[in-house]
Amino acid sequence: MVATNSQQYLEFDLKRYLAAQQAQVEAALARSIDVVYPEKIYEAMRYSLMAGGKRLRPILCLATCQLIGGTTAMAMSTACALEMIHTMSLIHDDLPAMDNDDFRRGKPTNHKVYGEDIAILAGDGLLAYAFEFIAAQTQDVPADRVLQVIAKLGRAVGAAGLVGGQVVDLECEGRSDVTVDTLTYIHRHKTGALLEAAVVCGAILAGANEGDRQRLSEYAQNIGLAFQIIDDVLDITATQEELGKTAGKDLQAQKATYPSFWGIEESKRQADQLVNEAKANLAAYGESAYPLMALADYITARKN
Ligand code: GRG
Repeated sequence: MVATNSQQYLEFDLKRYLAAQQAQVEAALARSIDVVYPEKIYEAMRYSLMAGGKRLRPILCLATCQLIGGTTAMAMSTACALEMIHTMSLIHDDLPAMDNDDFRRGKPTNHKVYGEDIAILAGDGLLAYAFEFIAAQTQDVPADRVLQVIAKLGRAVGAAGLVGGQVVDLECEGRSDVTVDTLTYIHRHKTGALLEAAVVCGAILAGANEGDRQRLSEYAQNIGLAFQIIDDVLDITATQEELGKTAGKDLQAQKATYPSFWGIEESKRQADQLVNEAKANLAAYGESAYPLMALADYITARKN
């Protein structure tokens, strides 16, 4: 590992990097699901999976795998699976029984197009297929690493991760006594768990040692929380067109958010601090970490 001047990564062309990585991920996702009988469910799964989005989780997984010395090919199946899981969580989150949203990624939500029954099943189909896809499609990676990835992702998705975060979020709805600690629990699980899994799975696939995994996990936890703080800020400051989903929903639902505790400026400052801590976790990796450093900055600079 080689330490470099801490500001040199600013010359890294993130825009070009993101465009190239996004193109590879889009192509792999497009190939991942065929439409066969019963066509309706495959179409519903593809509708949300191919609706755009930043593809941040797959890109983090690929970038981390490369940082540790692995290849894109080793991590692409897991990268696609991460996007399948993320997409299914969005489909279920948008359902009338949850957040009841009409727009996602600039398009009508899955249940608005296919109905609630098919939207639930499209989410279930994507979740199951994600794990099948990793097990059946990962190549040139020792089987014990693939097993570790499946275990890590299973934990990130279930009651110890996304599902647990969503349950506490639902329990807090309409309550005025929500604390910052509870809000942080929600977001570390709802949002942070899958971002952390994306980073750590990339490291596992490349054969990272325990020290690397720990450092990268801390990097991911910091950007995960920063990501959600900025999400809360954007809900107030961005338009529906910029977000691709209904803006101002948190205020409307009187939800506890970071800006509701700290105000917008202090929320941004806290997010910046977390991003700086995340980048400090990468200091020892030298130039190989430029993509992950630049991605950390992108978390706070993004407009959607
Ligand atoms: C996972 C089994 C299982 C069920 C789902 C509904 C639910 C349980 C969890 C909610 C998870 C959720 C929707 C968290 C919010 C995460 C978040 C900040 C989404 C926005 O992510 P972006 O900005 O979106 O990366 P794009 O569209 O760019 O991919």
